[in-house]
Amino acid sequence: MLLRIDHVGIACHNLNEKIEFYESVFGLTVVSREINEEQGVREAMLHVADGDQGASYVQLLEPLHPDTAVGKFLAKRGEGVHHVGYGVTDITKALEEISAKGVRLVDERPRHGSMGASIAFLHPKDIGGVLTELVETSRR
Ligand code: MC0
Repeated sequence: MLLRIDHVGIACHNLNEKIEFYESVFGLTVVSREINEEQGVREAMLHVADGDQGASYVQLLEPLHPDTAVGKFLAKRGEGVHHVGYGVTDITKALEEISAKGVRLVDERPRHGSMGASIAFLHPKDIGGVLTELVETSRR
């Protein structure tokens, strides 16, 4: 069901500073920057690698307001890994299959994600404390 790790989402207080850090330390390149009002984030995708099943990225996330998913996470836990996003072929089918196994879905239906992807989150409390995201994308 899971094709690859699409991205690792990292919560930070200052997006520009964190981009500079990842560029200078790891030599990564920003391929996309977006504001996603629905998700309450300002975010950047930095390309890491290409694989048979598609590319993988680091996603840096800065909250638009304190009262957002990432804002609350930062207040509670500080900066660090916020979620893991896995690539899937058919997100609607994957959600059905995962839900049937008793895992709580944060999103019953896919929503708009970075770089035109369809995304849906699974509840961290049912996945060993890891906020997990499914990503269906046509990008390679
Ligand atoms: C919260 N919890 C987490 C967590 N966020 N655990 C692991 N990883 C995380 N990222 C835990 C809290 O510590 C708490 O545990 C419990 O879940 C409830 O959290 P809460 O802070 O009280 O907040 P809720 O219940 O209102 O919301 C939690 C929930 C929410 C996961 C449902 O954050 C959510 O809907 N997330 C999905 C959307 C999202 O994260 N969007 C931002 C990225 P305790 O033990 O204290 O009860 S958007 C994105 O990434 C897009 C742009 C993309 O990829 O394209």
